[in-house]
Amino acid sequence: MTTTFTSPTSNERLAVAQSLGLEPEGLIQAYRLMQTSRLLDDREILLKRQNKIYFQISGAGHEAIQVAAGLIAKPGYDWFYPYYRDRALCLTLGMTPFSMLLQAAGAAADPSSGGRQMPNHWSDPERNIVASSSATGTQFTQSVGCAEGLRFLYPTEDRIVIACSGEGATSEGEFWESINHACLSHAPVIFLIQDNGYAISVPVETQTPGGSISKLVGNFPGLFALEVDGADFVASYRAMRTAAAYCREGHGPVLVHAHCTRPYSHSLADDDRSYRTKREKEDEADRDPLTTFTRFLLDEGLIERTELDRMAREIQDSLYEDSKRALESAPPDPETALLHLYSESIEPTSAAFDTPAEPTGAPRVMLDLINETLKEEMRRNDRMVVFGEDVADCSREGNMCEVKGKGGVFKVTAGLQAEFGSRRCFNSPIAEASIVGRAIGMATVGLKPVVEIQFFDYIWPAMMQIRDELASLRWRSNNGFSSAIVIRVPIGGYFNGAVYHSQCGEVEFTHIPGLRVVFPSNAEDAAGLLRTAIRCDDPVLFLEHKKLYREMYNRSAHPGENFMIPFGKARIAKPGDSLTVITYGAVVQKAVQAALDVEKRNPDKTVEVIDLRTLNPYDWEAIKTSVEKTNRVIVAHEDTLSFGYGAEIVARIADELFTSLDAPVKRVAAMDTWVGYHPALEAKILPQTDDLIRTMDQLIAW
Ligand SMILES: Cc1ncc(C[n+]2csc(CCOP(=O)(O)OP(=O)(O)O)c2C)c(N)n1
Ligand SMILES: [Mg+2]
Repeated sequence: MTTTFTSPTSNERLAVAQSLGLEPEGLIQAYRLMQTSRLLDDREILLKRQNKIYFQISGAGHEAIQVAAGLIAKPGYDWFYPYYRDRALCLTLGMTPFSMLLQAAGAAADPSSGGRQMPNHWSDPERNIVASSSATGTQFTQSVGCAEGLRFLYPTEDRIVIACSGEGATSEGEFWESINHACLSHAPVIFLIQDNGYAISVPVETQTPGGSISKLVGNFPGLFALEVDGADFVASYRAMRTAAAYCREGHGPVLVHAHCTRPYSHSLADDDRSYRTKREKEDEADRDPLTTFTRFLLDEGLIERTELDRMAREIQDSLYEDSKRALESAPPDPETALLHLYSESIEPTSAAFDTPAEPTGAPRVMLDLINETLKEEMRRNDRMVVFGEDVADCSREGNMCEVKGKGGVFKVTAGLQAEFGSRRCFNSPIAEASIVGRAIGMATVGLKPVVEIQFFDYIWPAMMQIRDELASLRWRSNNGFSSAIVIRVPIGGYFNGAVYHSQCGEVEFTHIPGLRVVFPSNAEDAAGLLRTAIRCDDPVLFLEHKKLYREMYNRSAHPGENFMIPFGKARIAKPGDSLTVITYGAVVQKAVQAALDVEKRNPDKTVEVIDLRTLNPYDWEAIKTSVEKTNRVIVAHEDTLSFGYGAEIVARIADELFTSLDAPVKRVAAMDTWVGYHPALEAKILPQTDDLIRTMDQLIAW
């Protein structure tokens, strides 16, 4: 059930404040923060109208609940996932108006992003304010992971996480995934929903069934839901204090539904007169948190009007000086556009990741060596956790003594839970966005999550987290935050898995700046590249071809516990002089077979096959060296042909190696359709050895 915190009457308010430990100075300090936030919005609005800044969005109407939230929290101890309206929260946590004006100006010295993000995308590593993106609702899953990470790292401490959003963002699926998981894991998160009645122009009754998010979640097992007038500071403080105490005591998540107002339009790009009546705005103005708090302080004789006026003038003067300085501050250097896309301290392409194999034992299949590498890295790093759908041996631990254990639908994670316990290897609900989102949050506080998406075909719910959150985090926070997680994903066809168990699509990810993409073709490479992925400091998408898991031809002896292969270093799968095939994954072996066939029929010709191993970064030097030698080239992949990975490589060859070419550059890839179930269909759709032979013959004859 939802607990409604009724606001104190004007007669009771002072007594309630005192009972909460809010002395007059504390109340006046809260007022000052609220007023600073409002006046800062007003100053920015002026600057935007003067075209001195490029964007403005205000926190007006939300100040009371935000200051209350900031006052009950411990900056630098608790963690915060604010959203764009949280100006007053961030001021209360200690960010300065000057830093916010630097953001508005887009200055190089903007501590949140160095001029990379729009204003109000708060980020402050010192105060644990995690850089926010612009996507509504993506912070929820990360906040749950952050809370899980804090509990993992500091089990005896009472740290909490506060995640904020508007009421509109609660319609996002990720909100529900987050509530679901926070309840399952009893995560110490306060979901602070600031309900101003609108999501841009869409009113709450069009957004939320029944018009109240707290009513909707009231029966979630394990969730404490509170409803409060978020425009009333004293009521808000009482609600936030209760919420924080509940969370700190370890009872689990809380949702605070705070009713705010929105006196200004959504942003300066919006004009609310096109969808709100004058009357509605006038009625709402009576509840404005600054108006009502001013009245309270005056009525109770806690401050004189002249003193309030003096305070406002003082804040105005200081903001004027701050804005002048911010506008004079240097802009970002355009030459820094690529800085902080990846870690600058750990370079996975470097020689440090080039360690020799020390093979021991009998040859083992790729699946076994991936499993072994995961175990070795978990032994080495006690902050490494593995989770995903079905990855644990057995969620019901009591059954473990009687059953063999699942350990993944392909068994790649078999035995991890048995060896490292349920704290370090555990199942997740079927919720891909939250698998990646939670991993991002865990990594932000220092864990090393290596998660599994069960099939590549089902990675798409996580795409928002991967593209808009994970890959951009370091860049957009100007190196303030990063999340070096590994996402392992079984991928690919050639086993009658049809359209939903066969897809490739790696090119959708190689197109994402900030993300490393790896695609091994054999057991030894899989071990060496996975270790590099885990030990490097960038987010990595690690693609494991399902058909290659148990093949015999690509087996290898265990290459040693420190064996690593650097990213961006291709392998010559077969040397040759007459023609180059650039490929990766399951097509490597097909290309080698095709090459042998062609060579048998053309004794004076030899074909070189390059296995790229990593797709971003990729080994341009290896491609260049080979093409300059052979002057003929095919790019081959299992993913579909058009707009594909091959198109990029071919374009670069045409651009930079044009004078080395003696024949057109060719591509061999899947047809531009879905993978069919029947073997005849699948064989036609996916690239086969015969397709490669045919194209090689063409090029050799050119
Ligand atoms: C995923 C996503 N969809 C759409 C948008 C565009 N957008 C930005 S703010 C907003 C409304 C959010 O409303 P609400 O959650 O109620 O917060 P409020 O702005 O009212 O505080 C929308 C639709 C976005 N930023 N992200
Ligand atoms: Mg709203």
